[in-house]
Amino acid sequence: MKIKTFHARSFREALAQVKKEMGEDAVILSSREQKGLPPTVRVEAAVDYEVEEAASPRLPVPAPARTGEEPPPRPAAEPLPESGEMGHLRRALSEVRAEMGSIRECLEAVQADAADAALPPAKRDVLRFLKGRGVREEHARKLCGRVAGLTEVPGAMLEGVTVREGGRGSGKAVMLIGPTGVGKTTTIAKLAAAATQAGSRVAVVSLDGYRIGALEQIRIYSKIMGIPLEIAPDARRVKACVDRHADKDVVFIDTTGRNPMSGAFLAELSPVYEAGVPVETHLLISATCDYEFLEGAWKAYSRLPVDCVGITKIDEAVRYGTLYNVAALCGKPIAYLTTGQAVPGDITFPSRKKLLQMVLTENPADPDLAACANA
Ligand SMILES: Nc1nc2c(ncn2[C@@H]2O[C@H](COP(=O)(O)OP(=O)(O)OP(=O)(O)O)[C@@H](O)[C@H]2O)c(=O)[nH]1
Ligand SMILES: [Mg+2]
Repeated sequence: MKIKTFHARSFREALAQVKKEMGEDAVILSSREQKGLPPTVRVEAAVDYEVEEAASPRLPVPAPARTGEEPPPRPAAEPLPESGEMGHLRRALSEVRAEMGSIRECLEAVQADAADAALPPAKRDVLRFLKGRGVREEHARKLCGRVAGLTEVPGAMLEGVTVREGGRGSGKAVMLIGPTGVGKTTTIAKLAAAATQAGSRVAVVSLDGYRIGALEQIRIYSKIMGIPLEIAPDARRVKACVDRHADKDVVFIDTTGRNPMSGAFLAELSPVYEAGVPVETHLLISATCDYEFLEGAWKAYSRLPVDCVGITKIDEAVRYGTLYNVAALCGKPIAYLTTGQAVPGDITFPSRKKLLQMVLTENPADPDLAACANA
C-alpha cells in the first residue's frame, strides 16, 4: 500500500492531485482543514497495489474430492471462528465503512467548496477565516453576507454580541441553571466571592439536594467565604429563603443539573417564577459543548426566562468560535466566562471587544486569559 499526503488550497484541488498521482483507485484516509491565512487543506490518500494478489487466495476454493478418510465437512450453520474467513470479512467491512465515511466527508467538503467557489474571493476568505475559528457554518455565512472582506468582520461580529456589564443586573436574586456538570456550583462560589469583594452583602440558596455531595460542595464554599447558606427543599420554598435575606444585596440560587433534553428542569424550576421571586436567570453553557448540544440546550432552556448566558470551561476550549455561536444563537448578553477550576479567581467579565478579540485570535492558547478580566 502506498500512502501519500497532499496539501492544497481546497478539497477540490487536493482530490484532483490525488486522482492525478494515485489514480482512480485511491482512497481518502483522512482530510482536514488547516488554519492559516489563507487556510489550506490536508488530505491523506492511499492506493493498494496488492489488492489483486491479496484478493485471489480469498476466492472460494473448490472442495477436493472426498476420499472417505477425512472428517466430514463442517455443517454450513456452524459459526466460523473470528480469526478465519468471518474475521477477515468483518475487518474488510469495517475498513470499507471507514473509507465510505471518509469519502462522504470529502464529498460534503467538495459540495461546500463548490458553493464557496461561487463567492467572490474576498468573501471566500471570510468564510474560511470564520470557520477556521470555530464559528458555526450558518453564522459564518450570515456574517459573510454582511461584509465585503476580512477587514469588516470584527465590526459585523460586534453588532451580534452583547455583554452584561459586571456579570449581573440589579435584581435581588440570581439563579444559575444549566446542564449537568457545566459548572453552576463552582460559578456561584466565584460570583459570590466577587460580589462580597465588591462590598455587597450576599447569601446563597441551594435547590440542589438531588446529587450526592452537591450540598456538601456548596456548604464548604459558603463556609470558607463566610456567606449564609439556605437549603430550599423545593422550588416553591425558594421565595421564603430569599425573603429571609431582606438585608442582603444579592442572593445566588444554585440549581440541580439536568439533562436539558429531558425537560425535568422545567417542572422543577417553574415554581420559582410562579412564586414571584425577583430572580434574574443565568444559563451556563460550556465552551466545549458541540453545536448540536448547544442548539438542543437552548431550545429547552429558552422556555424559561433566561436573562443572560455565562460560558464556562473556556480554558478547555480548542477554539473560541463558541463564544460567537452562543451570542448569535441565543441573542442574549454574555455575562461572564469561567476560565478554570480555581475559586474565586477563574472568572472574567470581558467587554464585547475582548470577547471578539478572543474569537478572532488565531491560537486560543496564546492570550493570557487572566488578562481578559474586565478588559
Ligand atoms: N476546566 C474547568 N473546569 C471547571 C470550570 N468550572 C467548573 N469546573 C469543574 O467542572 C466540574 C463540575 O463543576 P460543578 O460546579 O460541580 O458543576 P455543576 O453544574 O454545579 O454540576 P451539577 O450540580 O452536578 O449539575 C468540577 O470539577 C469543577 O471544578 C471551568 O471554568 N473550567
Ligand atoms: Mg452543582
